Amino acid sequence: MKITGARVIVCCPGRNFVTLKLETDEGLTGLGDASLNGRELAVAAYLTEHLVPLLVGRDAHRIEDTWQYLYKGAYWRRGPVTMSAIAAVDTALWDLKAKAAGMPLYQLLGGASRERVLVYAHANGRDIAETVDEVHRQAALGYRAIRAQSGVPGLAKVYGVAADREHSYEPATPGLPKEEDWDTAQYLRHTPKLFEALRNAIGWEHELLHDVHHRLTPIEAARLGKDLEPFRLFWMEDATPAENPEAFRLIRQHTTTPLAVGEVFNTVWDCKPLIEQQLIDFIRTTVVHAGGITHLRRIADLAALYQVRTGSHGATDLSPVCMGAALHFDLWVPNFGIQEHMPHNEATDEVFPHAYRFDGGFMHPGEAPGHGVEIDERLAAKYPYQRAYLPVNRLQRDGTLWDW
Ligand code: EZ4
Ligand code: CO
Repeated sequence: MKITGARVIVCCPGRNFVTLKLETDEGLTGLGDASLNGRELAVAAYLTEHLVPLLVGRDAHRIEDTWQYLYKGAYWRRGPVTMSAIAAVDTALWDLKAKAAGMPLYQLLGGASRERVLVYAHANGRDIAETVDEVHRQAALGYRAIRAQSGVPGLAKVYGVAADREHSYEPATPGLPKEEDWDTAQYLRHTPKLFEALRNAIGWEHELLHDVHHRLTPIEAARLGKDLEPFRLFWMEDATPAENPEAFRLIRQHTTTPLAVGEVFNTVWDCKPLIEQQLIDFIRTTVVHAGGITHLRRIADLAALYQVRTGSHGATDLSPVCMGAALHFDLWVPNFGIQEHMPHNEATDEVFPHAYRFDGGFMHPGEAPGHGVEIDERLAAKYPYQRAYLPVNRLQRDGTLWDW
């Protein structure tokens, strides 16, 4: 099966998605997600200018060789742009191979290790009462695991909280980056109260999660982890920036709250010290930003040696193509933990028809050959790219640029 064409499709049905479509001499097509929030066109150009010319004429079945060719052949290894582009090619090739075999992708990976994939929902409120309501609402939809975020008194806007209750949280906005403000002391006083209120309201049957989104120093994260211990979180995510993996040792020494990290990682090398030194419990890399299915398997296999489980990133800035591929991966991966699930808007679901489904707090990738996600290119063309940026964050006290 030879690759005869490769095209990059950029569309914005509410937010920007970059999709790679491979065509073959057998008439099969394969899709890969290449969306990198706020830097979409860098990946699109990497694909169009540098990878597409290498793909046409290649044997579509040689997934591993193509991965190695693109990774080692670039000379400039790693990085989110390179790895998202390689991920798109890899995902599209797995899609093609599974379609050629007439099997859902999870069968090629080794078959299902479980019946269904546990997912967690987002619950966001401007204050504790709203977040409690929202957790009840997500539980009523069937979710067994729920991530809870709340506004902090005194702060105008914090990560994860939508401006009003009608809209779900969408960080990237058109125009120049929005500026948010931050105060660690106020956040550290508020967050344990949120989880105390949640446990009082919802009891202990549901898993509760929280995303710190990189805002704390290691010792502050250690304090929060300790304060949250009575509420038995499933995990505390991105407690501190992870460029320095040693930071997690300090957190680890102080708390038994499980730690999750990895949505901004792009190779196994980012994960290696955290996994091997057992500084984390969940690794959150996903298909699009960590080199595709081929590389995600390497990360998961390393993690399995240390009882670290997967918890793939699944925010709405990852396209349904990534979600579909991730669900096949999740159904197979032996050391599965949980999968993030933020439903896409209606327009996105129309542009990307898919076989995956949600039922009672779990998802399933479906039985369609390949990863089960397609693109309606005519509809996609009605939603042209719109430049958008993620916000930046400044300390409220003096305007110092902080981690977002
Ligand atoms: O802010 O995907 O766990 N989910 C997250 C996301 C990220 C966005 C960034 O593009 O942290 O909401
Ligand atoms: Co996160």
